Amino acid sequence: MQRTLCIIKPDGVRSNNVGNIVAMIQKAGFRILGLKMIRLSKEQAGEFYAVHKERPFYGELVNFMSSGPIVPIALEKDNAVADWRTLIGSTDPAEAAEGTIRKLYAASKGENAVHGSDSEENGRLEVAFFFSESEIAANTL
Ligand code: 3AN
Repeated sequence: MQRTLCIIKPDGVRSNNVGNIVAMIQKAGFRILGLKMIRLSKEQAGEFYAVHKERPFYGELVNFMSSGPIVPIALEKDNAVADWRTLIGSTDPAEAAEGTIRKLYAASKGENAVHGSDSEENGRLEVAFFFSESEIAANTL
């Protein structure tokens, strides 16, 4: 079993698509290990996206990710990292495949509705950024 992190970004929350996105997650067979709604400070958003510090869009990304509530969701499934990235679609919604979350609900490369971890290691680290092991253990059926 692999873990990966979904974040419903501020645009996905603002457009009232939390329920639609959670429904797609569950229909695709992911198990939800943790789910919360929080608002990141600029410092916390900067820490989460530290790997992108040198990218030209870093400031914009940090501002956007701290602009409103987000919904981090810890997911588990066989092949969770790749399967979640397939379900969310390309970073640019204009290039995202039909039926993907970004095709359906994202507006642009920056405001693209959801986040997905890009490797198994980052999946574990990113889940741990938002959820303690005891929180996740308490959610185990
Ligand atoms: P993905 O989220 O598909 O893994 P990355 O890792 O290339 O994409 O980028 C991380 C995040 O940075 C994206 N989710 C997006 O919000 C933002 N981002 C990427 N490219 C751009 C861009 N050209 N302009 C603004 N924001 C961007």
